[in-house]
Amino acid sequence: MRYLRCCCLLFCSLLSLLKALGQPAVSDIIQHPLGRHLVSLNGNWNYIIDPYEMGYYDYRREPFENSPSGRGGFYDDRLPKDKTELVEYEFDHAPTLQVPGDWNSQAPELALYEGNTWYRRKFTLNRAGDKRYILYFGAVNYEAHVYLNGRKVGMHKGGFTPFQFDVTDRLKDGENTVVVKVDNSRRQDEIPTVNTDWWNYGGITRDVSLIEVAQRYVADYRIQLDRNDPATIAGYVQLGDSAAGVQVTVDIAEAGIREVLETDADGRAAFRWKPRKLELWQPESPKLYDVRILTAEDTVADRIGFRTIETRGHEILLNGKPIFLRGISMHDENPMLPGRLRSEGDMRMLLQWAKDLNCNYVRLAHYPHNEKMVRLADEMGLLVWAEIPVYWTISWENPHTYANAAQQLADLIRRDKNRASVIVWSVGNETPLSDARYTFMSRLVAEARAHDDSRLVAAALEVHREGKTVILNDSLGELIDLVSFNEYAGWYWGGTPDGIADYTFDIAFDKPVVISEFGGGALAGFHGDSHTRWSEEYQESLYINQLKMLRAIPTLRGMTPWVLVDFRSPRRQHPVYQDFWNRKGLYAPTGHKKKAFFILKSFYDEMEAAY
Ligand code: GCB
Repeated sequence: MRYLRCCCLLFCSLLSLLKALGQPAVSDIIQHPLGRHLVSLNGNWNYIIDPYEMGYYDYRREPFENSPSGRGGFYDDRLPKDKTELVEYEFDHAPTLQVPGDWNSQAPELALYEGNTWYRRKFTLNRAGDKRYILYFGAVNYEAHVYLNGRKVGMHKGGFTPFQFDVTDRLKDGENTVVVKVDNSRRQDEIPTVNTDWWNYGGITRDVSLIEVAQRYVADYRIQLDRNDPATIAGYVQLGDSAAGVQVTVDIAEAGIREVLETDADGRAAFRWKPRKLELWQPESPKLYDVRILTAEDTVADRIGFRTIETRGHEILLNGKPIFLRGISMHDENPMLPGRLRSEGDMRMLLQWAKDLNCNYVRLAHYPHNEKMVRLADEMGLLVWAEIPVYWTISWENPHTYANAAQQLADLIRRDKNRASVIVWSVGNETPLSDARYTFMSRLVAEARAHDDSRLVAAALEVHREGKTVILNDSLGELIDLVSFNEYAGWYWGGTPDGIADYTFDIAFDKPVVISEFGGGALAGFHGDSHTRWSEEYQESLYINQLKMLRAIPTLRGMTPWVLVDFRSPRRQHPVYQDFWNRKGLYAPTGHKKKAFFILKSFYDEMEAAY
């Protein structure tokens, strides 16, 4: 009880802090935006590269927004009123970028660009009488200032989570203009911080929509099995306002459920039902039920799967049965562009590559991937580890940095809480031990549990070595559900792969071990013996010997080796073997399977038979 109260207090103080910071509150994100009536604002947006931010600041570096008129910035989208007037920018003849999409993959001069860019799109709207309009962004990396018809509607920080603004009072009948100032500069106090091992793709990377809803609409819902009583479907429907006594119907026809509820004084209707029979979701048969939520004014249709996930001792139980997580880590990148995944086809391709490896599990590293990706995982039968970009050495002592991390975690959980595929919330990756880091990370663990107590909470930890013993004793391990760590025996340490098999592990926790990373680089098509760095044979030997070493861990219950496919990273400089690519993929960017792919696949075939 005390723990619960603490979590609530933490959550409330966080909300007020975020409001003070001007970020949208957690409750602002609509559930299932793609299932709504919407005007897509995807497509071509005009853009202006503005490294000096002259569209935002005057020559004394004062924001135009602070001037008495608030005018003067590029968000005015101004044209000279006659031939005498000086205006030093113009969107109409500016080039265009595809949205959704990062800018780096769309113009050579933007490939390595980190800074400020302006986007503009016009659209025509025939306003329907009594509707509300929500301007919804799937993700913008990293800081977005959004203007509608010349006026600011708000800003958002965080490159991988959705945000929205209610623009009902700002829209015109007829032509409207949205301008977005996007800045992907890396900064020490942000999440992630300056140092990562992936490409800092900037821009409006995910869908933009204008969502039309009824005045009284279904803003959010959670429909999942009850953790403590798995024969029961429990949850709530939340309206966009706090109207009491509104009738809400939840219909899951195939499960024989059609219940009429009534909202309470917060506009929320909670429920618990015991369906007579329910087919549970699992990777081998990813059953999804059609779910409809209806009010007099609004209808939302979703597809939801039901399953349980828990740990007992060192077992992971999916629907009460032990499971081995046959996983692989992956980035949100289409290696063929290369750039962020844009279409559902791109996403399906990568998840199919994981299935071809006989995976039942993917680690969507190191930040929230697209909501469509998670929905595809639901459909294709892949379990998911979802993560926020608390990565390496961030500013542990800065309260704003913490608030930002907690907001990203809350938004991720709010967005994906109905996805059966998601079984793990990860609060970070390879964070170095210190008291400040422990405080930060343990608070995030408590936040994750306070938002959602029905999934596992984890983090990818670090190990250290004494002689041939690999030690994991990070006390964060006490608070989380899985023992997950990254270890690079045979690549960053331990000599050549054939010498690593006799390393042993000393793990301080009796919990399921799910190795979050191991691996090594190979340039596809480059061959040598098993001691030749970058050769496919070296990587193959590394997988053979890693698996020998890891099999000896009696509590091993899964893994997500690093990584599905080579990915772009500015840290990877070798001109012959890397050329800005991290080569630890089991697939080359072309889709070619490297030799190590077959080693892992046959291990997974064996694990599938054993479980
Ligand atoms: C890690 C990181 C991952 C890197 C990988 C590597 O431990 O978690 O983001 O890309 O190592 O390749 O070094």
